[in-house]
Amino acid sequence: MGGREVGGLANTLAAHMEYDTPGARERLARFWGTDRLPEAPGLKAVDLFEAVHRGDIKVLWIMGTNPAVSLPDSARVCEALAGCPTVIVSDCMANTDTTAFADIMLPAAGWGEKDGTVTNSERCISRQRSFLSLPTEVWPDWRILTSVACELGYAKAFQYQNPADIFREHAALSALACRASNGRQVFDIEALGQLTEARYNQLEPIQWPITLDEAGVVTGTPRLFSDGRFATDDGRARLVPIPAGLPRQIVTSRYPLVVNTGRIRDQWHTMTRTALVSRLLTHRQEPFVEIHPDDALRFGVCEEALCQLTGPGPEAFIGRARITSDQRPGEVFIPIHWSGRFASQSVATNLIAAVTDPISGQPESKHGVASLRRLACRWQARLMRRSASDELPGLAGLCDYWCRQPLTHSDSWWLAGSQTMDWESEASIWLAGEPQLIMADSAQGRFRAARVVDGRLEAVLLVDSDVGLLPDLAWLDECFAADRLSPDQRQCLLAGRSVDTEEIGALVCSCFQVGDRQIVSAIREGQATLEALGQTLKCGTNCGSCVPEIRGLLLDELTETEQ
Ligand SMILES: Nc1nc2c(c(=O)[nH]1)N[C@H]1C(S)=C(S)[C@@H](COP(=O)(O)OP(=O)(O)OC[C@H]3O[C@@H](n4cnc5c(=O)[nH]c(N)nc54)[C@H](O)[C@@H]3O)O[C@H]1N2
Ligand SMILES: Nc1nc2c(c(=O)[nH]1)N[C@H]1C(S)=C(S)[C@@H](COP(=O)(O)OP(=O)(O)OC[C@H]3O[C@@H](n4cnc5c(=O)[nH]c(N)nc54)[C@H](O)[C@@H]3O)O[C@H]1N2
Ligand SMILES: [Mo]
Repeated sequence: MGGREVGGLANTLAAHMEYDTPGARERLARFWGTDRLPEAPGLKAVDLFEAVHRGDIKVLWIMGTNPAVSLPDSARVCEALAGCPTVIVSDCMANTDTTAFADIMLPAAGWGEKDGTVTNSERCISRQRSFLSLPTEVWPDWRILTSVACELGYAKAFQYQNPADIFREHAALSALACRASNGRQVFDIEALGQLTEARYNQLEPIQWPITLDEAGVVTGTPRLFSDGRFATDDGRARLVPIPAGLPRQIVTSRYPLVVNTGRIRDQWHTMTRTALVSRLLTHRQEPFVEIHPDDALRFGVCEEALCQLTGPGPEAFIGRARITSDQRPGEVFIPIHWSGRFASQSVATNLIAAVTDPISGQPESKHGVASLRRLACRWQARLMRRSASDELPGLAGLCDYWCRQPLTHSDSWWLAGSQTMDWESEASIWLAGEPQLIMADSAQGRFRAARVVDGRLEAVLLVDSDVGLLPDLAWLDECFAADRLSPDQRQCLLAGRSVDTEEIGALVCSCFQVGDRQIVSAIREGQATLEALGQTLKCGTNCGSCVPEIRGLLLDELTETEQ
């Protein structure tokens, strides 16, 4: 929405005007008083990175996106970034897969630190007010852009002092576009073009198009086309017939599975911000592969096993198997969220080819092909350290798989490997110091070591052939909170089981931290409706995004009882 309205896409002009709208370019050039407006559309995202790869683009400024993870054929995007002479990245996070390629970093303000408006897809413009002060050296994006423009000699065109100045220009541009469109353009916020700073600050959410009456009252439009007229010359809708094309990549005996990609409830895109909220990583702790039971059987993969998807591209995807008949046979589903910051090899776009729609430029992001195999590992482990560093220095090479999970009191890694390890002699490397507590049971493939300094837990390593047997993660993290480990805690760390924690099971309700085991036992005790569960456990009563999962548990339990 924002991209189209402000002209933030290289292939459109501002305010919904297109390069092929007659007279639009000239009108815009006059409005801005420039003779340097590009003559033709610029490159769309996938083509842009191809041009960078070819060396046609020498300076690239990336703002508010993480293309190393989100664009198809991630390995090629990374190659392009590595080869580009000057990469500038403005982001609100210091360490992302894309900032890793930056020659110049411009620290940007994040959502709660800045001030402006946002527009939702139902055309609703809302004021967004900052509730955190700006950290030192951090600027909002508009100020970064403005000051770079001024340094480049365009100070006259970039005189904005605050977001309200920019908003008024944005409104004036919508008027320009409307007048040129003979009533076809619906995006019209001219009525907001004269807002004073004070009225801008008090702006209530409002949906465009917006009208202004004689008394100065502005009115939005909750519903479009209610007069039966569409935004075309004759008011009639245009249905555009399109020939549907098959996906470019098709399954073969070598790559027999279709790969579908998408989102999960508790993460946002490339996780740069949501992964830092430890509670949000309790719902799905690791990258995963959803597989139909028939396919699991066919490819020899069991529940919770680590498995690897390999496509025609150079990089694979590793995730933990989730076997479910919700998944269509012949197809697997993987999440788009994990990046190189959080897992060794779990970037979904590595399985996606850079094939795009000729008109929109939209890549075939929901369709890849791959083969599936169980990852052969000799050991699996969980490593937890108090340190705030997000690196696994020198150790990543010993693992076939790692996945990081920042927690409240520690950083936790899931690890797996196929090399034979001498845990007793190597524990100190993993723990970054000599362990004080050790338990080894090589017959069971089990090893435990903990480093304790002045009674306080600094690091713990738990190796097992079955990670399902490891103690509850929340319990382990709590051990790092204690100033002094209790005798019980010491004992249980070595035994590898938690004490006195109610096993809540897999987290269902993030708002109130309610797990599936708790919900199932409440159902069995007779709380057999969503409302009853909400009253006893509070689950599903805040944001509501776990309601479908609660319904699923109710359905499973109640149908089982009937049988
Ligand atoms: N295979 C596959 N690929 C997909 C998709 C899919 O379904 N499957 N979905 C596609 C879709 S729909 C989308 S929208 C994209 C999302 O892909 P991206 O937009 O690349 O993903 P984000 O993680 O949202 O990246 C936003 C970046 O901006 C930073 N950031 C956040 N706020 C600010 C700010 O105010 N200023 C600045 N300068 N930086 C900020 C964040 O830290 C982060 O690094 O992924 C696309 N890719
Ligand atoms: N929690 C969370 N919410 C988000 C986001 C997030 O990252 N996290 N991102 C936001 C953004 S930018 C976007 S664009 C939206 C995306 O929102 P959605 O598009 O709703 O989300 P996805 O999970 O990417 O994909 C939805 C479903 O499309 C199905 N699908 C894939 N291919 C096909 C097909 O060919 N036909 C049909 N019929 N279905 C298919 C997949 O199985 C998947 O279940 O979500 C927004 N909301
Ligand atoms: Mo999106």
